[in-house]
Amino acid sequence: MGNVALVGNPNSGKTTLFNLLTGSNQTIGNWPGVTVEKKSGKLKTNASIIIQDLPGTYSLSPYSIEERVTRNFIISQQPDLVVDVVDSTNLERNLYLTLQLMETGTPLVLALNMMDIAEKSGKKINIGKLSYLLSLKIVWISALKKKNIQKLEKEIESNQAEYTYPEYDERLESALSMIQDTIRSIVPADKLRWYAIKLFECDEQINEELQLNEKKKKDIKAIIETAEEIFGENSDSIIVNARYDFISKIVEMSVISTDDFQASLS
Ligand code: GDP
Ligand code: K
Ligand code: MG
Repeated sequence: MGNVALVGNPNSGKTTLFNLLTGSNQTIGNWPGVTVEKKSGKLKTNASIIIQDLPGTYSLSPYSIEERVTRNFIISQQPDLVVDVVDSTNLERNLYLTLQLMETGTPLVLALNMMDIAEKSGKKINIGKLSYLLSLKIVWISALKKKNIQKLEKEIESNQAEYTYPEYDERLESALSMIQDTIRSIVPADKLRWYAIKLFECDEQINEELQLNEKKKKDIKAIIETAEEIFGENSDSIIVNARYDFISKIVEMSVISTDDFQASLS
C-alpha cells in the first residue's frame, strides 16, 4: 500500500490537508503535457506512503484539463486509496463528485473537511448515518484548525476502503447491466460499472479508448435509445438526475437543519 490521491472540488481544502499530511516533504512539477501543477509528497507519519494532490474538479467528465488529469490518474494509475476531500458546508455539491468516484470502483475514504464551520452554516451532519447510507468510511476533519488529522492518517494507513456501489433508478440499473454484459469480456471486472456508465453517457474519450466493434456499438446504442424513451430525456441527463436523486435522499436522512430545530423549540 503506497499510493494515495487527494481528490475533491476546488477549494475543498485539498492543498491545506496535503501540506499537513506531508509537511515540507514535497515534490512540485507539472502533469505530463499540461500546465497543471502536480504536487506529491511522503506521508509524514509513514514515508512508504506517497500522497498526490490532484487538481480540483466537480466532475469526472472529460471536458476540462483538471477533470481529465484527475480521472485519468484514478483510472490508469489505480491509486491504492483515494481520499475524497469534501467541503461539509457544501455537502450536496461535493457529494456529486463522491458518487462519481464510487462509480470508478477506486478504494475510497471520505474526509469531511471544514467541520469547524459546518455547524455555523445552520446544519448538523449525522456522520454515522451518512457513512452508513453511502457505505463509505468517513473521517471528519478541519484541515485549517488541524483537527482529527491523526484519525485520518490512521485511516490512510489501514486502507480499509471497500464499499458498495450506489444504486440508481432500477430502469437505469437495468440499462447499465445490459451494457455491462456487452463489454464484460473487454474491460477489467472492477471497472465494469465505470465503463458502462461512461458508455451510457456517450463519453467521447471512453468511446475512443474502447474501440468497440460495430455490433457492440449498435447494441449499446439501442439500449441507450430505449432508456431515453422510457425516461423522456437524454442519457447524460438521466445519469445526472440519478446522482442528484441519490444525494438528496441521503442528505435528507442524515443532515438536519439546526435553524429548523431552533424554530421548532421556540
Ligand atoms: P483546494 O483548492 O482544495 O486545494 O483548497 P485549499 O487547501 O487551497 O483551501 C481553500 C480555502 O479553504 C483556503 O482559504 C483554506 O484556508 C480554507 N480551508 C481549508 N480547510 C479548511 C477547514 O477545515 N476549515 C476552514 N474554515 N477553512 C479551510
Ligand atoms: K484553491
Ligand atoms: Mg489546491
